[in-house]
Order: sequence, then structure tokens, then C-alpha cells
Amino acid sequence: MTPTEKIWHNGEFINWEDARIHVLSHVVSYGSSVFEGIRCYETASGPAIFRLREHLRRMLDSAKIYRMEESRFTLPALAEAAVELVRVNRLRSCYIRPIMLRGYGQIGVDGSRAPIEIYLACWEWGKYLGEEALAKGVDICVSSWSRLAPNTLPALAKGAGNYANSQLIRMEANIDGYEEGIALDPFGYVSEGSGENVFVARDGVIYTPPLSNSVLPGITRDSVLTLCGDLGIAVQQAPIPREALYIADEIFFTGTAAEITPVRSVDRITVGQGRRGPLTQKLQEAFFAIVNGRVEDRFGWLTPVPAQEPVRA
Ligand code: PPE
Repeated sequence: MTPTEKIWHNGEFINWEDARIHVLSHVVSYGSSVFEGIRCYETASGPAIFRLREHLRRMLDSAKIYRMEESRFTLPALAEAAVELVRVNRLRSCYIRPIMLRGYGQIGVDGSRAPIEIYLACWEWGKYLGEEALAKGVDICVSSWSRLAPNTLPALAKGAGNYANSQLIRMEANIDGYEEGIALDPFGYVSEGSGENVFVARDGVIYTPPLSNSVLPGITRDSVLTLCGDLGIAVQQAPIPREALYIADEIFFTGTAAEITPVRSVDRITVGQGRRGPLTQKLQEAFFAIVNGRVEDRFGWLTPVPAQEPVRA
């Protein structure tokens, strides 16, 4: 990771190196933070942040679920801070990581009296599942770990604690020679990847698990559902049995980091023709045309970042 200059903390910009917390901060022992991942894309008219409001809304929702009351900063104030963050760091494109955490000052599980610290950081982040993944697809497995059981950890919240489960899925997949793992939900239905939602196509119809199958309500997932409607592609939110993965025509992952990444095999069983399928390609083209500003932003997904100083070469 290449450091950038500034990180936003509770309303002020501080230097990258100064964004430190005490080891006894509540979050370190108990995973008590919520966070977001947002991409800012390079367009001909400057950097543009993708679906900024929706991401910040999800972070405030996550905070509400975890009883992290925050009244200092409203959604518009955080959105303004994110735009300013990209501007002061003079980046053409980047990944933005907002984090709300329970800080230093209270011992024990109940962290409700520990101070809440809000940070916004950004850095340049390339392709998530490898350079060739977007064109060629990735080889994945069904994880031996299940996704979060209902009423254990809240799947709708992007809470750091939830990512203990994601880490187990991702590390196991990587050690076993796969790029990523798909987890089933506790009832055996397809849920999601460690950091991506999943879509499965067969006979021209695309399916994705509903939110009740323990998935994060992905912003990219929502964008793909919108694009399917716009392009006239049939799409359904429906429970997906594991074996549907093996007989799919196409499978792809969606996520801020993964964008729209085709899957070419599951458990070493080839998906369709073993390469990016036509529906996946059509959706990728529609998605990248919007985020790179090559077509009109017809859904209002982009927040432009005004230029301040010359962009770094
Ligand atoms: N499910 C999970 C578990 C998840 O972490 C993500 C995002 C998604 C689905 C897709 O959501 P969205 O980004 O809103 O479309 N994962 C983030 C974390 C990546 C990381 O390694 O850190 C991301 O893609 O930014």
C-alpha cells in the first residue's frame, strides 16, 4: 500500500502517519467498528466517487445496528469530507475507507462509553482478485465455513466483527489454491464471497441470493440489479442451491473492490465455457462506461471531485 498524505479524523485532516490508536482501544479487543469501501474513478472531467451517499448511508445504518450513536457528523457532512479527502490527496482514482470505531477509555465488553472516532482514509487500489480477473475470471471454491447465522452477527451491517468470518473463508480458499471462496448460509444455500456478492446465470436469467441468505446489501449488487432492469436482462432474487453453481452458464462476483469479476470454475468444475460469459461482459461494459464517465450518469451515481492542485503525475 502506498501511503497518501492526509487522513480525515473527527472533522480534521491529519497526516497519514498520525492516524494511530491506543492498543487498548475498545475496537482492538472486541472488533467494535463499522466501515465502508468506496471507489473513486478517474473520468475525463476529474475524479468521481461512485455511489458515495449510498455507502455512507450503509455505514450509518451499520452504526445504528451496533448502537454506535453518532450525532456530530451528518451524512452530507461526511460526504463533503470524502470529496475533500480525495481532493487534498490529489489522486486521480482511489479506494476510500471510512471507519467508525469505539476508541480508548472503557474496559470490558460494553463499549458504549468509549469515544467514537471517525476516520476517512484513501489510497490507490488496483484490481482486487488479480490483474487478469476481470477479463478471464477466477477459480473459486465453496468454503467449508458458513456465512453468518441469522441472529448471531448482523449480516446487513458492515461491522468489523463480521469480517472474522470473511477472513477464515478467504484464507482457506487462498491456501487451497483458489482466488476466493463462496460461503453457504447456515441452511446450505449460496450466500456470498468473503468480500463480494454473487450472481448466477442460467438460460438467460440471472439469479442472486436475497438479503435473507446472510448477504451484505452490496452497493455494486444494487447497481447490477438496476443495470439488468435498464438493459432488459431478466434478474431474480432467489435462494440458490449449491449445485446450481456447478451447472450455471455464468457466475460473477460484485463488490466495490472486485467490481464485476467473472468466475470460471467452482470446486474445479468449469462454469459454462470457462471464461467470461456474454451477460457478464454486457454488465461489465455498462458498469465501466458509467463509472469512467464515458456515458451519461443516468442514475446519478457519481459525485465529482473538484480539482484543487495539479494532479500528481
Ligand atoms: N459482501 C461482503 C462480505 C463484502 O465485504 C462486500 C464488499 C460485498 C459483499 C459487496 O458490497 P459492495 O462493495 O457494497 O458492492 N467488500 C469490500 C471489502 C474489500 C476488502 O477486502 O476490504 C469491498 O469490496 O470494498
